[in-house]
Amino acid sequence: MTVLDEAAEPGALARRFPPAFAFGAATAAYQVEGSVNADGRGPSIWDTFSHTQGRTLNGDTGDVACDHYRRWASDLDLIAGLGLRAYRFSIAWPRIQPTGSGPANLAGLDFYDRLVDGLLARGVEPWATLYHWDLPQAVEDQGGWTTRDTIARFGDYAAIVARRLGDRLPRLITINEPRTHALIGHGTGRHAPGRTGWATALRVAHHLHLAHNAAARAVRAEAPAIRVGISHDVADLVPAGDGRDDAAAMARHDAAMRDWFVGPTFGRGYPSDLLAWYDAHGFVDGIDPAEARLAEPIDFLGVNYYRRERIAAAPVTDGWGIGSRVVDHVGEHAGNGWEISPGGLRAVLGRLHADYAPAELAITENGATFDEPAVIDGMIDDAARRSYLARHLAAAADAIEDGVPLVGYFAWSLLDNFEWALGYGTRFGLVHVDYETQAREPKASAHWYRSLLEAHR
Ligand code: IFM
Repeated sequence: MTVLDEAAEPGALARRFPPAFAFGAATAAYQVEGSVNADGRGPSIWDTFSHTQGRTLNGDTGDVACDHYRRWASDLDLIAGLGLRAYRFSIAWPRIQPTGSGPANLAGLDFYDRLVDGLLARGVEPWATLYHWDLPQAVEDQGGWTTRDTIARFGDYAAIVARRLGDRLPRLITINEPRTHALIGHGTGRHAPGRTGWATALRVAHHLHLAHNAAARAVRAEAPAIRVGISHDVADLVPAGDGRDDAAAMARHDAAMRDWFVGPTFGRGYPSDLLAWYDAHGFVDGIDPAEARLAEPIDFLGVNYYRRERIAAAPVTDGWGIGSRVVDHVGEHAGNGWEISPGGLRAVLGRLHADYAPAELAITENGATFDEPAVIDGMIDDAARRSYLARHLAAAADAIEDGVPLVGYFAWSLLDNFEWALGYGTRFGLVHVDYETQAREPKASAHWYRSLLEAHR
């Protein structure tokens, strides 16, 4: 078992955060909602993908997930009972526009209206994400993110949401992890929609960047007071070995995974060395790199941080276009093999602050999966997760003391849920979900988090 350090003492840790700090937890629509045919929702690429044989572990799908669509009110009571100040959720585009264009489906909007009002009534700040990978299947059938048409459609969808919820939403994240969606969903094909090829992935990345701009503009036109952000996932990288090849591979990997995505958000364009590399390998196809210098200003940068990665040189394959690979973890790691490095969070935040100077940053996801722990005296004793949270929150506090303008922290996830291709076998929740009965049971980590928030009041 992982040893807790002194940071697990909630009072001392709580005092290191500013009074208005948004302590929360996060989920995403397809991972928790279920009710995929309710109230006019259209199919998404994740419905199609998860129902395709061999795509997810055990053929798991989000058909039921955590049944959150029907249990939203009791889930909000749970959130309030845990003392969370903020809750990050995503809006399912196919509930709002079942085919990805045309008039709004009012029943879909009503659901999120109730959710936002229910959060506010409980004193919890709603942080909404417009897109957490559930593209309407009808849009995919017309080319999905590989075509430019989808950019304008996404802008229209953003406007519909902002028109209805904009008077009550303090913050809105346009897109969650464009990197994962572009490279895993459209490069290696391990996520929906399962497209492959690095040139395709880069075209999708480009369109996601432009779609973020379109959404930010549309939201501001409808609801100027909303603070608009985007969530990028950034790992802490180290070279696997001492050699120059690994160092070069790591630099390229860093540019490919971080700056290719974060750079355009700040109007910096694509990293020039990597652009030349991609060009030389024939991966720059159908994109105008000058457009990566067009950026709608953001109010805050969301950072999803989970792990350290050790990078080695590797041959370029069309599935993974950068000549690098992530080697096995060294030392402490989570149940899915991700190497645990709280210091990496401090480093990642510090570098983003130094390189891009966002006005505000928020950790919009951070968490870990472990083997299901023993139940001791009726308590799900996830000591390893509690330790993970405590040490990463301590690292977040270190970053604040370093001068990083950090305004929030969201544990991933509120609930055990559908972990994409890994199905239900992988549990990230602060709250255990019994998928047979849908019973929710806060784990020891959730109780610890509540005591931190109580100490912070
Ligand atoms: O479950 C995912 C989430 O949807 C996006 N960020 C990483 C999490 C854990 O893999």
